[in-house]
Amino acid sequence: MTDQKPSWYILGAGAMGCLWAAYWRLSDFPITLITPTPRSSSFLELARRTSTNREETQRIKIRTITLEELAQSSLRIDHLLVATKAQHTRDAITKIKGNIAPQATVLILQNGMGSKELPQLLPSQYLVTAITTDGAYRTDKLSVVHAGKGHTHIGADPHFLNLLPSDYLELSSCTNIDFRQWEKLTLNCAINGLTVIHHCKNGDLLKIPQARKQLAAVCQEIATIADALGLSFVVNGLIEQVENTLKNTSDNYSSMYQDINNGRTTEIDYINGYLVAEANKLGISCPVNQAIINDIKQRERMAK
Ligand code: KPL
Repeated sequence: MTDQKPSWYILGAGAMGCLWAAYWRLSDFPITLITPTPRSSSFLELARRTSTNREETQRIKIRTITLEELAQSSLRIDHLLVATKAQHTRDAITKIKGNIAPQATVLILQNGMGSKELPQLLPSQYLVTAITTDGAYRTDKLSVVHAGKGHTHIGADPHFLNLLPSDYLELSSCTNIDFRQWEKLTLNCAINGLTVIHHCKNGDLLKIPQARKQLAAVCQEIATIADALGLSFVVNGLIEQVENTLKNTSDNYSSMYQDINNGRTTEIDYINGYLVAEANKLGISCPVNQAIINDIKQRERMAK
């Protein structure tokens, strides 16, 4: 591998896309953030706690391009981070497919199981899945708060980490990314919908007695489903894992909370919806997860 740092394009200018953009820039990688609409500023504001536990806000110069401009250009993408919401991925990738080199490296950083569709869309590219428990939220279009330090598993060999902002994010190479993806799915199934229902930060779910009961019930149902799917190893100690994630990201607003709060559609179909669909194939009913789905869908409808 040469010393030259690759130029990453970032599709999806949400909290995770902005966070990675900021850390790649701080690591001196050239990056371009692909935004849905033109941005008035070319500075990204990043608020985080440093390694010495100081609160710090930095203004970081970044390059942006709109999806339309990119699609109409002859720019060629060799390294792409896909950090879009699962429900927007197909449309966004289809628009810029002509720009993505046939042998490009595509890193997929998403919640839920939407990434399972990507091999069909990008059959010749090298696809790498990343699963993260980092917590981040945006305070406006180009301001992001890294609210909870988590861990990111990368489904590639350790050399791949040289292409990533390893000085700023806790990353590790992982040989069983499917397992990690299921593990994360179950955490998101348990946490995200309930933060919307209780209108609270992640950590508050542990403080609200009704939410704690619902967490226990949803974890119990997920464990039953995982058992039936032959995935019980994924959910060993699920309630403890959920509690740890809630503590580590206690100051974060879950991505689903952020979507509902900003009048956007959510990833519910790719999170609880995916799990329930898999369970239904085996004739298992999932009243607790289904109630969460119904609640979120109703809020999505009300926001329209
Ligand atoms: O993945 C997350 C999300 O919000 O989608 C967690 C880990 C729950 C952090 O908020």
